[in-house]
Amino acid sequence: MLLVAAPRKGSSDVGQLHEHLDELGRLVDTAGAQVVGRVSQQVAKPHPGTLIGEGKVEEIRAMIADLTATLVVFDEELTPVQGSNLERELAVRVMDRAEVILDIFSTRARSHEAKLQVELAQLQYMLPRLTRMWTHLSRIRGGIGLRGPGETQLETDRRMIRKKIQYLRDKLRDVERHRSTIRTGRAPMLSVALVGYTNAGKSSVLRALTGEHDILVEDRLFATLDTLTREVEIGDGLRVRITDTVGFIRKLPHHLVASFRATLEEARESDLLLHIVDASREDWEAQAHVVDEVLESLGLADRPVLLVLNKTDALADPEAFEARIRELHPGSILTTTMRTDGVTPLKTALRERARSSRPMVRVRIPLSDGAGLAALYRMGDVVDRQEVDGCLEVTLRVEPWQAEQLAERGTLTT
Ligand SMILES: Nc1nc2c(ncn2[C@@H]2O[C@H](COP(=O)(O)OP(=O)(O)OP(=O)(O)O)[C@@H](O)[C@H]2O)c(=O)[nH]1
Ligand SMILES: [Mg+2]
Repeated sequence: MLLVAAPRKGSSDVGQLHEHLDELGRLVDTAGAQVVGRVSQQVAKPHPGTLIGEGKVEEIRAMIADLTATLVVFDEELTPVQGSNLERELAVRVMDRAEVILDIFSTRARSHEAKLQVELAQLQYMLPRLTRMWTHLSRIRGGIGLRGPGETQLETDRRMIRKKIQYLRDKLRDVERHRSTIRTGRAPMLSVALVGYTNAGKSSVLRALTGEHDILVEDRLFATLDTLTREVEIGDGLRVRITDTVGFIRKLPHHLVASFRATLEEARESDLLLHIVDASREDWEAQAHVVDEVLESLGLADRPVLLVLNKTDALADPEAFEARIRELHPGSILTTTMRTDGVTPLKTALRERARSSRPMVRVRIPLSDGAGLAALYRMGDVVDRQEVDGCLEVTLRVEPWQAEQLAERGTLTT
């Protein structure tokens, strides 16, 4: 397998060409292929037919022969036409980054829901490419204006794929409905979603917070494809609900993002996003930026986010890093999942959020009701108490369910 990068001349991709190809290499590796060589070309104006220039195509053809490669992967997105042209000219299978990612997802999907989502994304990716492929064939066979047998076949295939897409959409809607029923039945508490670049350590953070060792953590891309929700005790009797989600990556195929909507619905419904970053990477800021962009495309840009810089144990110069972070992102948290106390600052931050997210209520009780007052002190954090109209008015923070209970008893004042 041969990797090809063809960034636009003058774009920011040029400076990060090696990182991007390294990452593509990891993707290819995850997909189960072996990298034998790399080529790159800065493209001033993308060739509509082949993306890269003719000379480069020639060079790649020679490399394929030299290295006996059987597959070529482009880091850039190829249009359906470019894909089929390159395949014909190079006489090997040609893929782009999006297709490799779809491939990984399809082999890693375990749950019923993840499988449905991946299949939907794959069919949507295929549909326009199928068309171009057949158009290309029918041109060879029949020429313009002729309806060759390919045309009929194409129509049949397209109809079938569209039908399947509709079927999968309906199925996913059912799953989504089911999820939302589960959500409404849950006890109210602060809900938090872990988001971030793939391999940043999201699942590791959940593992460290819960102490559950069966949560899957792996040094590979896209270890997690299914959301996993846990209620976690974070001290002082406070609990939060934390959801682990699928990781993001540069150039995540948009079909995939769209079809993972149901999964990411958890993130949409949560009160707070924990953006987990692998701080030990040179390019962590670029990765964080990608995550911000994906969040924006999901309509989550306005959600409250807490930046969590993880893997601080692997920093070359922890002091310098911390000083810089304190200045650039004063509200962020530094963590490591390699030490038992490595997520303590995160727990503290979550406790503060959980506390302040509890509703403030005002209760009136008779001045003489000493037992009632004691019960209120046990129930929550009393913020204020004063005499009003011959009654005692107590202001306190309680859990949402306790607020409901008080409201039912009719002791709440507005
Ligand atoms: N050095 C170091 N490695 C860590 C830390 N946290 C996680 N890792 C490692 O990073 C790799 C990825 O961890 P995961 O928790 O699976 O990452 P993830 O964000 O859930 O990844 P995906 O599910 O693939 O998106 C694993 O090899 C972990 O052991 C940390 O604090 N320090
Ligand atoms: Mg994970």
